[in-house]
Parts: sequence; structure tokens; C-alpha cells
Amino acid sequence: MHISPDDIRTLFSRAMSDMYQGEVPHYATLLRLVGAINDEARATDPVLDRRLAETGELGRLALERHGAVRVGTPSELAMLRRLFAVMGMQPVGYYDLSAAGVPVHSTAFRPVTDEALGRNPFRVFTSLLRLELISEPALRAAAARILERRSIVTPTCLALIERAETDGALAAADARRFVAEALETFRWHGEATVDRATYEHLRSAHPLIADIVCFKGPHINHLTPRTLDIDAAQERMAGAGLDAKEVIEGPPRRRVPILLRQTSFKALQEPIRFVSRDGRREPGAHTARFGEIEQRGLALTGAGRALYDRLLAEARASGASGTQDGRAGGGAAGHEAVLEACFASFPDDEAVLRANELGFFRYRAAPGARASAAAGLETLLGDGRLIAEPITYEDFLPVSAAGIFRSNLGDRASAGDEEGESRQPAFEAALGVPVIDPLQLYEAAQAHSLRDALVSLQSGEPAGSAPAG
Ligand code: OOG
Ligand code: NI
Repeated sequence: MHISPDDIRTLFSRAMSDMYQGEVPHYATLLRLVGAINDEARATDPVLDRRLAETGELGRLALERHGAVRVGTPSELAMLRRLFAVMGMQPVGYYDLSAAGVPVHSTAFRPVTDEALGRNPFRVFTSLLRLELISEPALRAAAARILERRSIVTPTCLALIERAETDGALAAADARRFVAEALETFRWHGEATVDRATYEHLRSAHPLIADIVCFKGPHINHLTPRTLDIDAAQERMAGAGLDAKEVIEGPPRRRVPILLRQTSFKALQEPIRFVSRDGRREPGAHTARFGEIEQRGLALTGAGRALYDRLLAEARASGASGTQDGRAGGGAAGHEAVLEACFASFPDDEAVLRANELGFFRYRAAPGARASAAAGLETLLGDGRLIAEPITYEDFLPVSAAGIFRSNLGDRASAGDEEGESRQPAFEAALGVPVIDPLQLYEAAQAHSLRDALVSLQSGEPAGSAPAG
């Protein structure tokens, strides 16, 4: 019996969560905190609770999380593309973080259909080191040589990936073995593959380079559960013993949440061991792994996103410095006040956001409602026969991601990459396929839902049960 990629993804995301709770006990604390806050948010806001149930978001809420990993070479990135494909995860979006002084570019592997997202939206933000940004030629060559020597998937994992590729699916027993083997790729290894001097040298080029190059593989560096109230989470993190970053990344708090707001607890210092020339193990410490929380809101259209980017840039220019170094000029409250003032011109009402085409919406027919093909959209929405619900943003934000990276790398500021030219073609060549444009996915989801809703209004049947044709 074959098992669907969606089910393999759920097995995998559960296994990753269990593994990370064992590796980073603070993550277990974070999960408990988010679970409690989500229960409270649903209890105090029945409208929100009903909508979560009606849109199918409730089922995925407790499952929902993203992870992040970093690889060193194009072939490692291509290998992860094949591994994630077994679980129905495709590369969506391109994020260039070098403009923010972080020497990587990234994509997110995630499910792409409404159905698969509804089952389990687990995503992995995956970054590829840009070795060419190491300016010292000898160090660059050394890093490349170290990376050449490692292989990030086990032989059994590779065999199972190949089987899934040839057969188009995995049998249940193979799927379970695949999940167990895939975990090995992302497990933490306290043993560095290099000596202390090499580690320090790479670290001095950029802490991220040492994290990517000096270990056996791309250890998972955080997992992020989804909360319904990130302000409450931020407030209560310290009380739960978590060292929260100073400000929440992304848009300000709003009545209609948009895009993505994120906060994190700072990376832990973990013991590691270096190899030394005489074969002995030498103790050291490494700081890379952390925990993050996010609140997801409305997916914005191209126009909505352009407005978001402009207002965020204005906020940063006028002193909301959280995204610069994790610290706000006037403290967290000052940061939030500047953001809110700058975002005052961003509509904060669902109907206005929809009418101005700033966000994407999913349409459905009210139960039992009928309408002729001639009735206009606004009429149907106005009299309640047609219902529009915000489509959840499933992706990431480059400025926020840079802020998250930075707050976990000792807030190290470094010069941006000055090249004007896009590196997306090079990234896609490494990946072996083009990345999917997230806007096209949201547009298609909106268009399909509207078409189905209108069909069902005309037939009086839910779209799924209408006769094919
Ligand atoms: C990835 C940081 C980006 C997010 O949620 O924006 C990220 C990393 O630290 O590797 O996870
Ligand atoms: Ni993250």
C-alpha cells in the first residue's frame, strides 16, 4: 500500500518536532506556550474560532510549523530538492539575503495545492551559501574542499528517494524508513569536521559560513510553530525563561493580520568538539540553533506587497530599527509605534483590502444559496450569498528573515553585496529547476475558489458534488 506525499510530510514534520524538542528543550517550552496562547485566543475570540473551523485552518493549526536549514554547495541544494519532493514539497520563491549582508540566497520548500496545504503546510526555509562571497581565495578554496568531502544524505535515504522518483510513491514501510533516514540529514552533530583554527578562520569571515561548512550536515537550526497572537507570545516568552529578541519582525499589529509577524528566542551556546591534528577531540562552543514563533495573515497581491515594502522601508528610515540589529531606538514600544504610524495608510478592513485588490481572498457560496450567472460579485458579497475569506500567506519575508538571521549571529553587521545583478538564475541552476512564483499560486487559488463558488451558486450544489463537465 502506497502512502501519499502529504502523509509522509506529516510523519516527517512530527518526527522533526520530536527530535528538536529532544535537542533543544526550550523548543518544547515554546510549543507549550504557543499551545496555551492559541487556546486562549480561540476562547476569547469566538468569531476567529468559527472562521478557523469553517476555513479548515483549525485542523492544521497544531501541526503547523516551519523549519530552516542551510547547505554549502549546489549539489547539496539539488539533493534536498529531491528529498523534499518525496514529501510533496516544491521550491517556492527566491530570497536574496546578500543585500542584507548575509552571504546566502534561499527558497522555501512547501506544499503548493490548497488541499495539500490544508493537510499540513510544513515548510522548510532552505539557504545556499554563496561561497564566492568569501573574499580570501585560500579560505574560499578550503571551505569548498571541506564541503566536497561530506555527503548529507545516508545511502538508504538516497535509495528511497530514487525509489520514490521511479515509482512515483513509497509503500508505507518504505515511507517510515525514509522519514527515519531523512532525520539523519537534519540531526545535530556536536562533532565539528574541522580543527579549531579552521573553524575560527571561517567564523571570522562570517559566523554563518562556519555554521554551514564545519559540521557533518545541514542541522535544523530552528522550528517555528504558528500562533494566533504573537504579541501575547512575545510578552510571555521572558516569563517562560526564553531570551526573546527585542522586537517582532514584519508588519505591525493590525485588525486584519497581513503577511507574517515573527519573533524568536536567541540561539543557544552549545558544546562542540573539534578534531585536532593529532586525532584528539578538543572542546569548543557553537551558537546557531534557536526557536521562533510566527503569526500568519492575509497573502498580499503584487500591489499590496509593493505597498508593504514601501511602508516598511519608510518605517526603517524613520527609526524602527528592529529589522537592522534586533534593537529598537525607543525600545520595543518605540519600534511598534513607528511601524504603526507608517502603516496607518495601509487599509485595515477586509472589504477594502479586497476591493482595492491588495490581498488575495478565497470565495465560497453560503450554504444553500442560489444565484444566476448574471448577478454581480459585489451584489453577491453584499447580500451574503458569496463569502470571501482571507487567503493565508504561506511564504517568508526577506527583510524579516535577515533580521532573524542577524539576531542569531551575534547581531553581526556586515557590508551588503554590492552587485546589482540578480543571482536567481545561478540559484535555479544549482537547484536544477526554476522556483515557483508564490503570487501565481495565490492568484490561482483565488480564481479557482471564485469559479467553484459561482458554479455552486448556479447549481445549488457544493462545487465538489456538482456533476463533472
Ligand atoms: C533562516 C532564517 C529565515 C524565517 O522564518 O524568516 C527564517 C535561517 O536562519 O537559516 O527562518
Ligand atoms: Ni524561521
